[in-house]
Amino acid sequence: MLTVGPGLRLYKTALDRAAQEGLRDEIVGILAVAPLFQPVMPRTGKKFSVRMSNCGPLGWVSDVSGYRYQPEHPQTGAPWPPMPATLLGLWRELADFSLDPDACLINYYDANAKMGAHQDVDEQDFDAPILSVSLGDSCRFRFGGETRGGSTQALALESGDVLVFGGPARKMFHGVDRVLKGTSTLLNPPGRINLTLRRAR
Ligand code: MD3
Ligand code: FE
Repeated sequence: MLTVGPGLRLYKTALDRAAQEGLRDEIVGILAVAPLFQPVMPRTGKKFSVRMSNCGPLGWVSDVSGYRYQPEHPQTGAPWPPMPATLLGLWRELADFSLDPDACLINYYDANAKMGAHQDVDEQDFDAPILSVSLGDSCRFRFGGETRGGSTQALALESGDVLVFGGPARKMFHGVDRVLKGTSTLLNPPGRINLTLRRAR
Protein backbone atom coordinates (compact mmCIF):
# COMPACT_ATOMS: atom_id res chain seq x y z
CA MET A 1 0.00 0.00 0.00
CA LEU A 2 1.25 3.44 -0.94
CA THR A 3 -0.17 6.62 0.60
CA VAL A 4 -0.29 9.01 -2.35
CA GLY A 5 -1.73 11.92 -0.36
CA PRO A 6 -4.07 12.62 2.54
CA GLY A 7 -6.89 10.05 2.33
CA LEU A 8 -5.59 8.60 -0.95
CA ARG A 9 -4.23 5.05 -0.88
CA LEU A 10 -2.88 3.09 -3.85
CA TYR A 11 -2.78 -0.71 -3.79
CA LYS A 12 -0.50 -1.54 -6.72
CA THR A 13 -1.51 -4.81 -8.45
CA ALA A 14 -4.05 -5.66 -5.75
CA LEU A 15 -5.36 -8.14 -8.33
CA ASP A 16 -2.86 -10.47 -10.02
CA ARG A 17 -3.35 -11.52 -13.64
CA ALA A 18 -5.55 -14.52 -12.80
CA ALA A 19 -7.78 -12.37 -10.56
CA GLN A 20 -7.97 -9.69 -13.27
CA GLU A 21 -9.08 -12.32 -15.79
CA GLY A 22 -11.73 -13.62 -13.40
CA LEU A 23 -13.09 -10.14 -12.72
CA ARG A 24 -12.97 -9.28 -16.44
CA ASP A 25 -15.10 -12.34 -17.20
CA GLU A 26 -17.62 -11.31 -14.54
CA ILE A 27 -17.81 -7.79 -16.01
CA VAL A 28 -18.26 -9.18 -19.54
CA GLY A 29 -21.21 -11.21 -18.16
CA ILE A 30 -22.68 -8.10 -16.53
CA LEU A 31 -22.33 -6.09 -19.76
CA ALA A 32 -24.20 -8.81 -21.68
CA VAL A 33 -27.23 -8.10 -19.43
CA ALA A 34 -26.67 -4.39 -18.77
CA PRO A 35 -25.07 -3.10 -21.99
CA LEU A 36 -22.73 -0.10 -22.05
CA PHE A 37 -24.59 3.13 -22.84
CA GLN A 38 -23.19 6.48 -23.92
CA PRO A 39 -24.16 9.09 -21.33
CA VAL A 40 -24.70 12.74 -22.26
CA MET A 41 -24.06 15.91 -20.29
CA PRO A 42 -26.97 17.55 -18.50
CA ARG A 43 -28.46 20.55 -20.40
CA THR A 44 -26.04 20.49 -23.37
CA GLY A 45 -26.59 16.84 -24.35
CA LYS A 46 -22.92 16.58 -25.32
CA LYS A 47 -21.78 12.95 -25.40
CA PHE A 48 -19.26 11.52 -22.94
CA SER A 49 -16.34 9.77 -24.66
CA VAL A 50 -16.52 7.11 -21.92
CA ARG A 51 -19.30 4.51 -22.13
CA MET A 52 -20.87 3.26 -18.91
CA SER A 53 -22.92 0.63 -17.16
CA ASN A 54 -23.41 -0.33 -13.51
CA CYS A 55 -23.89 -3.22 -11.13
CA GLY A 56 -25.25 -3.40 -7.61
CA PRO A 57 -28.50 -1.96 -6.21
CA LEU A 58 -27.98 1.53 -7.67
CA GLY A 59 -26.33 2.88 -10.80
CA TRP A 60 -25.05 6.32 -11.72
CA VAL A 61 -26.54 7.80 -14.90
CA SER A 62 -26.29 11.14 -16.69
CA ASP A 63 -28.75 12.51 -19.23
CA VAL A 64 -30.10 15.92 -20.28
CA SER A 65 -32.10 16.20 -17.07
CA GLY A 66 -29.13 15.67 -14.73
CA TYR A 67 -26.89 13.24 -12.84
CA ARG A 68 -28.51 10.72 -10.50
CA TYR A 69 -28.43 7.22 -9.05
CA GLN A 70 -31.26 4.91 -10.10
CA PRO A 71 -32.06 1.20 -9.67
CA GLU A 72 -32.61 0.41 -13.34
CA HIS A 73 -30.72 0.52 -16.65
CA PRO A 74 -31.79 3.63 -18.61
CA GLN A 75 -32.30 1.71 -21.87
CA THR A 76 -33.50 -1.76 -20.87
CA GLY A 77 -35.40 -0.69 -17.73
CA ALA A 78 -34.06 -3.83 -16.00
CA PRO A 79 -32.51 -3.76 -12.51
CA TRP A 80 -28.71 -3.57 -12.49
CA PRO A 81 -27.03 -7.01 -12.15
CA PRO A 82 -25.62 -7.84 -8.71
CA MET A 83 -22.16 -6.70 -7.70
CA PRO A 84 -19.62 -9.55 -8.07
CA ALA A 85 -18.45 -11.07 -4.77
CA THR A 86 -14.84 -10.28 -5.80
CA LEU A 87 -15.64 -6.56 -5.67
CA LEU A 88 -17.46 -6.77 -2.33
CA GLY A 89 -14.45 -8.68 -1.01
CA LEU A 90 -12.04 -5.96 -2.15
CA TRP A 91 -14.21 -3.30 -0.48
CA ARG A 92 -14.38 -5.25 2.81
CA GLU A 93 -10.64 -5.83 2.75
CA LEU A 94 -9.44 -2.38 1.69
CA ALA A 95 -12.08 0.34 2.12
CA ASP A 96 -11.92 0.52 5.94
CA PHE A 97 -15.66 1.30 6.21
CA SER A 98 -18.38 -0.52 8.16
CA LEU A 99 -21.11 -0.55 5.47
CA ASP A 100 -21.08 -2.23 2.05
CA PRO A 101 -21.23 -0.23 -1.20
CA ASP A 102 -24.64 0.11 -2.89
CA ALA A 103 -23.40 1.17 -6.35
CA CYS A 104 -20.66 0.20 -8.78
CA LEU A 105 -20.12 2.31 -11.89
CA ILE A 106 -18.46 0.57 -14.83
CA ASN A 107 -16.55 2.95 -17.13
CA TYR A 108 -15.24 1.72 -20.46
CA TYR A 109 -12.54 3.76 -22.23
CA ASP A 110 -11.45 3.06 -25.79
CA ALA A 111 -8.04 4.41 -26.85
CA ASN A 112 -9.44 7.91 -27.44
CA ALA A 113 -11.67 8.29 -24.40
CA LYS A 114 -10.89 10.59 -21.50
CA MET A 115 -12.66 12.11 -18.51
CA GLY A 116 -12.40 15.80 -17.67
CA ALA A 117 -11.72 17.05 -14.16
CA HIS A 118 -14.74 16.71 -11.88
CA GLN A 119 -15.79 15.94 -8.30
CA ASP A 120 -17.96 12.99 -7.29
CA VAL A 121 -20.67 14.75 -5.30
CA ASP A 122 -23.89 12.94 -6.26
CA GLU A 123 -23.71 10.65 -3.23
CA GLN A 124 -25.55 11.29 0.03
CA ASP A 125 -22.81 10.03 2.31
CA PHE A 126 -19.33 11.55 2.02
CA ASP A 127 -18.10 9.62 5.06
CA ALA A 128 -17.92 6.52 2.88
CA PRO A 129 -14.81 6.25 0.71
CA ILE A 130 -14.78 5.45 -3.00
CA LEU A 131 -12.83 2.42 -4.19
CA SER A 132 -11.65 2.24 -7.81
CA VAL A 133 -10.35 -0.82 -9.69
CA SER A 134 -8.51 -0.50 -13.02
CA LEU A 135 -8.51 -3.24 -15.68
CA GLY A 136 -6.90 -3.34 -19.13
CA ASP A 137 -4.84 -0.55 -20.63
CA SER A 138 -3.01 1.84 -18.31
CA CYS A 139 -4.06 5.46 -18.07
CA ARG A 140 -2.76 8.77 -16.83
CA PHE A 141 -4.99 9.69 -13.89
CA ARG A 142 -4.90 13.31 -12.68
CA PHE A 143 -5.99 14.67 -9.33
CA GLY A 144 -5.89 17.97 -7.49
CA GLY A 145 -7.46 19.56 -4.44
CA GLU A 146 -11.03 20.35 -3.46
CA THR A 147 -11.17 23.43 -5.70
CA ARG A 148 -10.89 23.56 -9.48
CA GLY A 149 -7.80 25.17 -10.95
CA GLY A 150 -5.27 24.45 -8.22
CA SER A 151 -2.10 22.40 -8.67
CA THR A 152 -2.54 18.81 -9.86
CA GLN A 153 -0.56 15.59 -9.84
CA ALA A 154 -0.57 12.74 -12.36
CA LEU A 155 -0.43 9.04 -11.56
CA ALA A 156 -0.18 6.06 -13.91
CA LEU A 157 -2.91 3.49 -13.19
CA GLU A 158 -2.31 -0.05 -14.42
CA SER A 159 -4.45 -3.15 -14.70
CA GLY A 160 -5.11 -4.62 -11.25
CA ASP A 161 -4.44 -1.40 -9.34
CA VAL A 162 -6.90 -0.34 -6.64
CA LEU A 163 -7.26 3.22 -5.32
CA VAL A 164 -9.17 4.20 -2.19
CA PHE A 165 -10.30 7.81 -1.78
CA GLY A 166 -11.48 8.69 1.69
CA GLY A 167 -11.56 11.56 4.14
CA PRO A 168 -9.84 14.62 2.68
CA ALA A 169 -9.45 12.92 -0.75
CA ARG A 170 -13.16 12.14 -1.10
CA LYS A 171 -14.02 15.49 -2.72
CA MET A 172 -10.86 16.03 -4.74
CA PHE A 173 -11.06 17.01 -8.40
CA HIS A 174 -9.92 14.15 -10.62
CA GLY A 175 -10.02 12.90 -14.19
CA VAL A 176 -8.37 10.72 -16.80
CA ASP A 177 -6.02 12.55 -19.21
CA ARG A 178 -5.57 9.67 -21.59
CA VAL A 179 -5.49 5.93 -22.06
CA LEU A 180 -2.11 4.41 -22.93
CA LYS A 181 -3.03 2.30 -25.95
CA GLY A 182 -1.56 -1.20 -26.23
CA THR A 183 -0.30 -1.47 -22.63
CA SER A 184 -2.44 -4.51 -21.72
CA THR A 185 -3.76 -7.65 -23.38
CA LEU A 186 -6.54 -8.21 -20.80
CA LEU A 187 -9.49 -6.80 -22.73
CA ASN A 188 -10.92 -7.68 -26.12
CA PRO A 189 -11.87 -5.25 -27.60
CA PRO A 190 -8.88 -3.41 -26.10
CA GLY A 191 -9.17 -0.40 -23.85
CA ARG A 192 -9.61 0.29 -20.18
CA ILE A 193 -12.32 -0.56 -17.67
CA ASN A 194 -12.61 1.27 -14.38
CA LEU A 195 -14.94 0.13 -11.63
CA THR A 196 -15.87 2.58 -8.87
CA LEU A 197 -17.57 1.24 -5.76
CA ARG A 198 -19.56 3.83 -3.81
CA ARG A 199 -22.21 4.37 -1.22
CA ALA A 200 -24.79 6.47 -3.03
CA ARG A 201 -27.40 6.57 -0.22
C1 MD3 B 1 -11.40 10.69 -6.38
N1 MD3 B 1 -13.61 7.56 -12.83
O1 MD3 B 1 -16.25 7.37 -12.44
S1 MD3 B 1 -11.25 6.40 -11.03
C2 MD3 B 1 -15.70 8.39 -11.99
O2 MD3 B 1 -10.79 6.06 -14.13
C3 MD3 B 1 -14.24 8.56 -12.22
O3 MD3 B 1 -12.86 5.96 -14.68
C4 MD3 B 1 -12.23 7.65 -13.22
O4 MD3 B 1 -13.72 9.56 -11.88
C5 MD3 B 1 -11.93 6.46 -14.06
O5 MD3 B 1 -16.28 9.25 -11.34
C6 MD3 B 1 -11.32 7.79 -12.09
C7 MD3 B 1 -10.62 7.18 -9.63
C8 MD3 B 1 -11.58 7.96 -8.82
C9 MD3 B 1 -12.92 7.64 -8.73
C10 MD3 B 1 -13.74 8.32 -7.86
C11 MD3 B 1 -13.23 9.35 -7.08
C12 MD3 B 1 -11.10 8.99 -8.08
C13 MD3 B 1 -11.90 9.69 -7.18
C14 MD3 B 1 -14.04 10.04 -6.15
C15 MD3 B 1 -13.51 11.00 -5.36
C16 MD3 B 1 -12.19 11.34 -5.48
FE1 FE C 1 -15.06 10.64 -10.56
